[in-house]
Amino acid sequence: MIREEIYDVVQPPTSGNCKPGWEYLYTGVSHHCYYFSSNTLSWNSAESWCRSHGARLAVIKSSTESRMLASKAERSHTSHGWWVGATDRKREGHWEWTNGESVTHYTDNWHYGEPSSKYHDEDCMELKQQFGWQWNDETCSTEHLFICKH
Ligand SMILES: [Ca+2]
Ligand SMILES: [Ca+2]
Repeated sequence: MIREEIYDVVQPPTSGNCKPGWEYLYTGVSHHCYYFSSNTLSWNSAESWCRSHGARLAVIKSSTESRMLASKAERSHTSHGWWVGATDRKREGHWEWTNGESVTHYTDNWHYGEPSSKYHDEDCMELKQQFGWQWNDETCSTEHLFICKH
């Protein structure tokens, strides 16, 4: 018996089921809906906003996804940072995604010299324009744009 349905599983859907205002992205291994905000919030408020819409601040799962988000950020023509879903608030220097996974070298996209934890109060991760959209640890109360994902 030929089981063609197996091949269907790996075919990306053409648009997913993203709500209006949310963007469908396929990373090659997984597909998700993303929300690129047009307003700025603190990291906490951004995470709350995402949660209230059934999502979380974006957990970045691969270097491909990292590049896709950087490319989206670049096309937004803004110099604002974009919050994504990692923090080291629980334990300084121990970076975790909001789903509890550690930030590992497989997805590591920190800019050179980051995380710097300047003044020991930089506990939230942003994509930073001045760093070519690589990652920076930033003070969580700063208001930035943000990327939700579900
Ligand atoms: Ca820190
Ligand atoms: Ca920093």
